[in-house]
Amino acid sequence: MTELDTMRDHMLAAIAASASLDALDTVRVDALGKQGRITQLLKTLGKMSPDERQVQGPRIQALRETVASAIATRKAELERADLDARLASETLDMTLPVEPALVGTIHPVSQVMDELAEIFADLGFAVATGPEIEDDWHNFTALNIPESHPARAMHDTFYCEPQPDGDGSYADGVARKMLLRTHTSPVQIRTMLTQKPPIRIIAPGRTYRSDSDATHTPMFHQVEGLVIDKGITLGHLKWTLETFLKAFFERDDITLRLRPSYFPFTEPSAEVDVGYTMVKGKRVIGGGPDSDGGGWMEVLGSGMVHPKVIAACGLDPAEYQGFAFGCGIDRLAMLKYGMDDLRAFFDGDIRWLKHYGFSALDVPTLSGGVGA
Ligand code: 2U9
Repeated sequence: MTELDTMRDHMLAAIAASASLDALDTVRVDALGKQGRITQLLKTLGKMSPDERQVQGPRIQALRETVASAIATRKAELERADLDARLASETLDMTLPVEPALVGTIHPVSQVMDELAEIFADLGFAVATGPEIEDDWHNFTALNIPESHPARAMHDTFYCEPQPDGDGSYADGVARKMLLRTHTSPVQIRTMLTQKPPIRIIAPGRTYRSDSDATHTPMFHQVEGLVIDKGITLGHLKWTLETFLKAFFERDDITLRLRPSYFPFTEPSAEVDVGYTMVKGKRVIGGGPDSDGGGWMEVLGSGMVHPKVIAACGLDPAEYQGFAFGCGIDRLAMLKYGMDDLRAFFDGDIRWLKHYGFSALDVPTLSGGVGA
């Protein structure tokens, strides 16, 4: 084997072993570049005798051609491999739908909360929120439910573990037993304590009572509304509820019946019944309550805010009056969308959520109808 054969074999091995275009270029420069070994060999031809040149010339040229052709072949291979890798990592599935696939749905409770916010925003109400872990002053005392009041027992309250000092009293000596709020009313108390009238708010959110059957869950959702201003009457209350119920159930033939009732925080108090009709064996809100199979259904509680509650929040009841109302959001959802078991709301069953859930893109608006 001649020196040229050995050089060729080394170079061909180096070309084959080049794993990248950069590595291959290093081999090319080393062989065929300006200072490359084959280029240097070609330069020696000029110093040779004509006889020697005739023998060595074709051999060096053949070496140059073999190496140049091997480099071109390897370069094409590496370029194709590069392109294949890019095509594999940068694929674009042109058959995908134009919008992302629908995997999740909006829970009916969230949907109804959005609808409530939308309807009441149109009537000038803001949405207020507050803590779910409350103290007994905001949840009971300020609402005219003192320590001994039977309503405290009726609320089936979840109490938190007593505070480190044992009796729930803090450094300021005020007893603050902590509990899970039994209604969203403490949110309205906090609003009255921090904002000046006129106040127009709804307070939707989670509430807790130690109660569990087909129509009660330990956690449920409530919405309450509060208006505080000068000269507020029962007439304002009735109009507001009628307007709300017509918008929510999306029909004009809603009839209301206010029945005298009792709540510690309102005086007078009224339970609000709504007329229903029977459609395919199901009670549907709206239509004449005296129609065949029709009747009245209790939907809301309401009343004029008790003067003691207004005074507890630092306002003068002679100057300011107000109305308030409350109802269960889960129950509103059941009535509007036809579910019959409250417990299914909190089971997290994907089939139930697919059936009753709403598209995230269907945001309720009054112009498009709230129940999109
Ligand atoms: C303040 C003053 C008054 C809120 C009211 C009701 C009547 C009521 C229940 C209905 C069914 C709740 O989900 S339910 O159990 N609520 O009937 N709630 S008036 O009255 C207030 C609240 C806050 C400061």
